[in-house]
Amino acid sequence: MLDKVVIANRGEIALRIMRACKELGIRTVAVHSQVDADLMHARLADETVCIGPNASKDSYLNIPSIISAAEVTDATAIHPGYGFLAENADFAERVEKSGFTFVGPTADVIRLMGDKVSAIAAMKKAGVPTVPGSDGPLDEDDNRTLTIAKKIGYPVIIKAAAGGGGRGMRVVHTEASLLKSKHITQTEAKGAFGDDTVYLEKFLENPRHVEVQVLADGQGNAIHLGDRDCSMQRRHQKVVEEAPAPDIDEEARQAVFASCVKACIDIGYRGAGTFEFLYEDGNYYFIEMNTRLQVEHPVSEFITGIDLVKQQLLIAGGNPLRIKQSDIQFRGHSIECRINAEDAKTFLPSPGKIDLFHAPGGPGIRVDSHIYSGYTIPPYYDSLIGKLISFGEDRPTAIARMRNALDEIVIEGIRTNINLQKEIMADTNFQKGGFNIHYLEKKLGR
Ligand code: MV4
Repeated sequence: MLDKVVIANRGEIALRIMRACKELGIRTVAVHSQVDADLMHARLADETVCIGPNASKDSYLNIPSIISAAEVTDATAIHPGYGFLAENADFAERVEKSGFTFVGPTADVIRLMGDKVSAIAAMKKAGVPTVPGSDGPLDEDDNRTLTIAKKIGYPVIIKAAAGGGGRGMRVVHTEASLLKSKHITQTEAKGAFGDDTVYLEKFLENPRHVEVQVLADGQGNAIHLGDRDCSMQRRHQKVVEEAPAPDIDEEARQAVFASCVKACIDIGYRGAGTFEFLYEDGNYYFIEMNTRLQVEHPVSEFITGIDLVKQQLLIAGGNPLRIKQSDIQFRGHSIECRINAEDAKTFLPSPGKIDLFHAPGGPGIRVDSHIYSGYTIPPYYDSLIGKLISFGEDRPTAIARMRNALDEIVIEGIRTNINLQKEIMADTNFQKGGFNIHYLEKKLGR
């Protein structure tokens, strides 16, 4: 088993990882920027190391500093959490080359999935359903590009191979604007990612975002932990997630689950991972794979009873996956509301001192947050300050419990999106379920 883990992250996820380590008897090292010395998990860690100034690039993105922290504390492993360096293949490689265990997949697999063109090719080969598209990068031959788009039919979308998560993409509605869009996307991709490779897909107009959680040990064993619906989003920031995804064609769902598990085996996947799909008219279309633990992992934990972070640590320790697919029983429904420190109108971050925090509770309520009364949210990082997760035997119960929790929670001193979450939980279309990725932006009037 892993002996001592450096938690290369901050905030609620650092605390979540710390709790799992402590449960497993693993010693912990909290690394933090100067301003983050008073983070909740740093108080609970066996050791703390300040890794640099407040700007992320000088601390949580500073690879030599994090590896040095592992060296000086005699740690054996590094957990990257989400964001920051979690999907940085060079980081994973340098962690392993320095003699530490990276809690995640191999650098090669992170690289394969980081390039969306190679990710899609690998998935297609494994039998995962993909979006009709260019099946590879667009080359300099503009006539070929025009032919591909004509065959697929407009609208199409041009995406940067090095993009993902909504970065570096452009929708094209007519043949007249295709080549201009291709060249602009190439130029932007070169500037943003240093790689001008782009590819083309059929643009799906009103899809849902449905993703599949997997666990694999890199030793030939893989399972899925069902799906999540993350369609309630604004500007590519998820606001509410739930598991299972409501109103999915059960035959298509089981087929896609099986294809994800097969893909994990085929690519030698290790650790926790997520297959992202667009779901429209009963069909799944793979778009990206996330090679990390995700913010919304708790909803999958609630409906399966599996602790995903403990499984990540066990797998990283070299243990074969003990859970078989037949051991997983899906039960009930779970919803997560992200709590952000932000202005209700502008959505701009609202850092500052939390004068009072009171956590909600009761049956089927989980609070993943590092905040406490008197804590000051620094302005340097993202505005997620916690997550409220509810569980119930059915979706209406999960919603009712979430509404109670949103009524109970008290956060004074800063602005938050709690009122927005109350409105979403009270929304009749949310209550029906099955809304698409455009729903929230339309509701907010964009
Ligand atoms: C798409 C799409 C429609 N058709 N691809 C945005 C984020 C990135 N992960 C992929 N994205 C999309 N890809 C095709 N072929 C629409 C989106 C998209 C989206 C996807 C998931 C969640 C929210 C979204 C918001 C806008 C666009």
